[in-house]
Amino acid sequence: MKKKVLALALATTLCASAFVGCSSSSSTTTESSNTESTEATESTEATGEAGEYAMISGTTVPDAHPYNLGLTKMGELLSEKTNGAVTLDVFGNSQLGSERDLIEGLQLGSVQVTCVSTAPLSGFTDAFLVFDLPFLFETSEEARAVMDSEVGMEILHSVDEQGMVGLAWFENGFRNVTNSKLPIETPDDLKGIKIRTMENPMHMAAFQIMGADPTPMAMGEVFTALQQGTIDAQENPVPIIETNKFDEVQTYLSMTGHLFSPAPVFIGKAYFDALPAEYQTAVQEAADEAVPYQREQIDLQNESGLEALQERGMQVNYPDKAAFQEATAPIYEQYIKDEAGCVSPDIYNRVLDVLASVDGGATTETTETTTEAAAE
Ligand code: EAX
Repeated sequence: MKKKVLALALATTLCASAFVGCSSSSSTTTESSNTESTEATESTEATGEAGEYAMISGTTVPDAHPYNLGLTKMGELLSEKTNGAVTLDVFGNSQLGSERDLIEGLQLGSVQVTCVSTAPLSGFTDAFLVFDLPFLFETSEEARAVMDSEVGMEILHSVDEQGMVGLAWFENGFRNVTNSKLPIETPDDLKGIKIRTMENPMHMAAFQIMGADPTPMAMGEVFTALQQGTIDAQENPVPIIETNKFDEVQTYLSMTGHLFSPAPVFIGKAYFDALPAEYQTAVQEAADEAVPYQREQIDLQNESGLEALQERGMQVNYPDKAAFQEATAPIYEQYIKDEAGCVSPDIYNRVLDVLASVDGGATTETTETTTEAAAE
């Protein structure tokens, strides 16, 4: 059987810069892998042997989480479309590493597909940073409209130089704070709280502004760190909190909804480029067709997860978001700039245009007045 391990030809060392602060001069562009990927393209004919292209995908979330349900659905569709010639195995639970490892795995060819939050991409490219602005979205409908818009698709497809192809926008959802100390009702309640964040300078800055003590950490280490008390808190959408059973080590769930994490599905560029054209189409179609199902699973688990967490004893509170929005408003001033490590003002304005079209401008106004409100 001709099993093509084409992706391994892509052994380019990609130096992913670590945290790229807004004023940092470190380059956010990784070396392009395009040259190698062209060399790796040795065949474009589909022969249709079963399992000819056996792809693996990795995520950092438990098997029951919608990332894995969505990828599994994508795999089923892909097998159907290619009569089993292209398959996709799903490895959750950080089995193949952290989100940073997975992105690098795609670049190196050790993993073919992944679905990650956009936040850790900050170490590789600035294109996704707009999503790291706190309280950018009020509803899933708004977030989905932006992901599916022209600017959203441009962002998704902007990762050629990072050695990846953006296939589709799955989602992770609105993030909420859990902790073991007290219900978070106001930003002041976060003072001195040691909170795990994703590896993203804007997320860390937002929690710092509120007086918390943010620590970036890979997902696979969070449960143990909470259990051992190395950290007091973490923030994630309900489906992640529930499937990871964080209620076993956290008492309070405060529905802050401070950030929305979109979740791009990526495939390694060298691997994708080397697939026969008809299989490339099948991969793209399978990813697209899995999107509605994946987002529906997020909606379902947001509801069922919240119920389950409450039944298991977690104390849930709904703080007034306005105070958190005001407290984190300086992030907009600090990070929307034409500078490396910042949100491009052009991208930000295009996102605002989409939001205005979704809800007649309500959100745009809210977002734009955030800074004024904070100053009052
Ligand atoms: O992308 O690391 C995180 O908190 C993410 O929400 C999770 O791994 C899924």
